Amino acid sequence: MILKCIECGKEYDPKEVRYKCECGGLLEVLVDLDKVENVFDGKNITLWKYESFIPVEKRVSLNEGGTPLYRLENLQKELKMKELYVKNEGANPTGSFKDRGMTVGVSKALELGMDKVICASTGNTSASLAAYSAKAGIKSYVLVPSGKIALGKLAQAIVYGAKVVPIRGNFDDALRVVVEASKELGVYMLNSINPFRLEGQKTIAFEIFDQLGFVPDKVILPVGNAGNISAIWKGFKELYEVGFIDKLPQMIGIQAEGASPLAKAFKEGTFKPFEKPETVATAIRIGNPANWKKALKAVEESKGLLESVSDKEILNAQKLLASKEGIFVEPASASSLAGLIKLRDKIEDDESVVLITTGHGLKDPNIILENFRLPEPIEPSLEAFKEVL
Ligand code: AN7
Repeated sequence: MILKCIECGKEYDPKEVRYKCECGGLLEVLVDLDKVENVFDGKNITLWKYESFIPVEKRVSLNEGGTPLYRLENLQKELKMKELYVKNEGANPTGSFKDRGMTVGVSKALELGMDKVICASTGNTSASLAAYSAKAGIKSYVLVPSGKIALGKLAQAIVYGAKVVPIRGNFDDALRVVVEASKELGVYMLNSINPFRLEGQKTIAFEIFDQLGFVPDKVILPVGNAGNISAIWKGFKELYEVGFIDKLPQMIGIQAEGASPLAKAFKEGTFKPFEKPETVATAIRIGNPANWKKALKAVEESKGLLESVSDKEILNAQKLLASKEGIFVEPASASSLAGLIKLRDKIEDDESVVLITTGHGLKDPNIILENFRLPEPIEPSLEAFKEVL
């Protein structure tokens, strides 16, 4: 195993605490693919089933992964599609896909002898880091944009015992501070610039293949800081390189319109951060995605695409997924379905599509309640009940 810069190719010892190359480029973990095991039999699916692909020795685990892959029987009919699935990452221990990254990232922290960890977060990363560092018995610090984090996520970070620090600014501002803090204060940074996080998240690709028994034509997912799209693509590429699969999916990333620098870069050819990202999907309210280069590469290599959807389309998709399929996801996660609906013309009827829903709906109950008025209470009698039917 080695750490390698995706820009200049310089290699680093993974025993060194390092997040980026001297040239400023993002790092990638190259795992020893000659040692991986073919365990893809569709059975007993959990993240650590794929341990031969995961480059850490220690294991801080809350039994992450093994999330359900649902066939969307009702929506696929409505959308006139043959095969539509959801991989529901809200079913992870803290309710988001971030747990996949943190089981590996916090394990790595222990291997490096670090006893303090830190992240900037729009919410889910902080909840997950707080839980895994509690399990590991180490201290966690989380910086979140003040007033712009969903209630459930904030409650999680607090109860798991993180030092929660709200900042006057957005996620991008928080990440800047965290990067500096990790250098100066000797705390281990677990944002997705840390390449070990992505080593955990790549298992989403492994599970999709393991559960379906084939590789879907398209994978559609929300994009914020752009770690997950890069990680999932890496997972599929590893399976391909070792010959366990013989085709690759197209990666389709969806951003919220008000925070869509990558969708814009895809259309216009140049990447420029959004100074003031804004969207109802607070999880992906990110203007300067740290992994933008990896993400553009994933989309280009997979012949995929990036698209943006409006807040209205996101909230409609959230309602649709819950009311038609019984799957309640947070707004950011619903952008994958919103994206599919927007891109439906570009997808053949008989293509297989997997939507990734990244976080649980209960994380952000306010968004539902704000847009719904409960009726006045009635007298506790059958008569009164009949009147309101
Ligand atoms: C539900 O928690 O960035 O593109 O700080 O919580 O890998 O960043 C959350 C991101 C999608 C975007 N869906 O993933 C954080 C944070 C949900 C999320 C994303 C996030 P990336």
